Parts: sequence; C-alpha cells; structure tokens
Amino acid sequence: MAILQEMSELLQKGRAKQVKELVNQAIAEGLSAKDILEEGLLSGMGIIGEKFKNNEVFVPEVLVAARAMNAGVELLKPLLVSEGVASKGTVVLGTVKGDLHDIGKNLVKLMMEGKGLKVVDLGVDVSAEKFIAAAEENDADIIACSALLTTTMNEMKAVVDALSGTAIKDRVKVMVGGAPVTQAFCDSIGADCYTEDAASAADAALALCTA
Ligand code: B1M
Repeated sequence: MAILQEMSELLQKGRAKQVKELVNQAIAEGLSAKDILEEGLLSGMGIIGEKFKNNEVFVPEVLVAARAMNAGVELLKPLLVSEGVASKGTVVLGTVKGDLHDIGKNLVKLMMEGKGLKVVDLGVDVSAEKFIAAAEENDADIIACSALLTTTMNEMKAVVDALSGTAIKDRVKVMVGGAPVTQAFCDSIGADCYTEDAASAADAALALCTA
C-alpha cells in the first residue's frame, strides 16, 4: 500500500509532522490500526534499527525517527486498544541502582517498542527489588538492565540473585547490556541474554517473548 510505504520512508527521515498527517489520512481511508502500525511505522523503525546496528545511521537519526514513530503511535493508541492488538510481550526496563546514564536505555526502549513489545520504563537508579516488584506487577516476560559504569554493573548480579528467590523465576528472563557489559560478564552472573546495542536488544527481546 503506497501510503504505508511513504509513511515508513518519512519516519526514517524523522518527519514527525508528515508522519502524523499520513497516519490520520490512513485512518480516514479506513486502514486498520494494526496495518498502519506494522506496515507503516514499525516497518520504518525496523529499517532504522538495522541501519543503526550496521553503523549506517547514528544516535541523532535514531532519535528523530523514534520521535516520528511516537507521534504516529500516539494517534493509533486508542484504536489499537479497541482493535485489541495484543502486545508481543512485556519488558521491565531500567538503568541499575547507582547509575544515572539513560540515553542508551532510552534507545533500547524505543527499539523494543518499535518491535511491538510493551516496555515498562523504571527510569534510572533502579534497585533489584524494584525490578522484581515491577516484573511481578506487570506480568513481565523480561527484566532488561542497563549499566554504563564498571562500578554499577554488578547490580545486575543483584537482580539475577533477587529473581532466583521468587515464584516468577522460571518465566522471566534477565537481559543485560551497556558499554562495560560483555557476554562473559553476562555468563558469569547467570543472566539470560547479553546484547551489544539497542537494535540487537530489541531483536533478542522479541525472540525471547515469542519463543
Ligand atoms: Co558518564 N561515564 N559519568 N555521564 N558518560 C561514561 C559512561 C564514561 C565511560 C566516561 C569516561 O570516563 N570515558 C565513564 C564510565 C567509566 C567506567 O565506569 N568505566 C563515566 C563516568 C565515570 C561518569 C561519572 C562517574 C562522572 C563523575 O561524576 N565523576 C558520572 C556517574 C553518574 C552516575 O551515573 N551515578 C557520570 C555522569 C554522566 C552524565 C550525567 C554527565 C551523562 C549522562 C546523561 C544521561 O545519560 N542522561 C554522562 C554521559 C553522557 C557519558 C558518556 C559521555 C556517554 C554515554 C552515552 O549516553 N552514550 C560516557 C562516555 C562514552 O560512552 N563515550 C560516559 C550514548 C549511548 C547511546 O550509548 O549508553 O553505551 P550507551 O548505550 C548503547 C549500548 O551500551 C547499548 O545500546 C546503546 C546503543 O545502541 N545498551 C544496551 C545500553 N543499555 C543496554 C541494555 C541492553 C542492551 C544494550 O539490554 C538490556
């Protein structure tokens, strides 16, 4: 459908105002919210995510594309609820206790939302107890922890340890990431999944939720 292709292309260029106009036009033409979301907005965000992963675009381009996506999604939200488009899974996301860096975490959120996942963003300086409580409250599939400091990355072990003592331990996976985090660190603390960047985190989260 030409209008959805155009929407995807405008989103990739970060043209929020034009994306909103096209979303309104598509709704007026009777397209379903699900098709507008998946074939227009998420398709554009998916292409940006791939380009980001391959270093073809950088943080500023991702942020403007994400803003355009959010503008479009806002218009669709009421329709999506009434059409009953199910979320593909729920992720509780935050930057770990003692750590205030949130730019990467926010990108992870945008990319995950771009994959159709519901993200409960706990913000920064999130304790292990808060991660667990939010996962229980929101019936989450994944707890996703970001850390940018070598002094705070060990908080991720606290999250894994706290989860192991709960009733939800078998159905909730722990994902970890952030500049100092590595696959070896992930393995050493018993977390379920490490990814290097936001786009890979979104791919991995979707795979975990739909496995
Ligand atoms: Co801070 N800082 N900072 N800082 N800061 C770093 C991280 C540092 C490497 C700078 C340096 O010394 N070269 C250094 C850490 C050293 C270390 O521990 N090894 C550092 C330090 C020391 C500090 C303070 C201690 C400085 C001080 O006060 N003396 C202090 C700590 C405050 C605290 O958190 N308690 C501090 C403060 C700050 C600011 C507040 C000024 C600001 C943060 C603003 C904000 O986030 N709102 C800041 C910034 C901006 C940085 C740098 C310059 C940039 C970080 C960033 O946003 N990068 C950083 C140096 C650097 O990285 N070049 C630095 C862009 C972002 C897109 O990348 O967050 O890595 P990143 O996210 C990536 C991946 O890591 C991944 O995806 C993203 C991209 O796709 N990813 C995940 C992230 N989370 C993921 C989760 C996943 C998967 C992937 O799954 C769940």
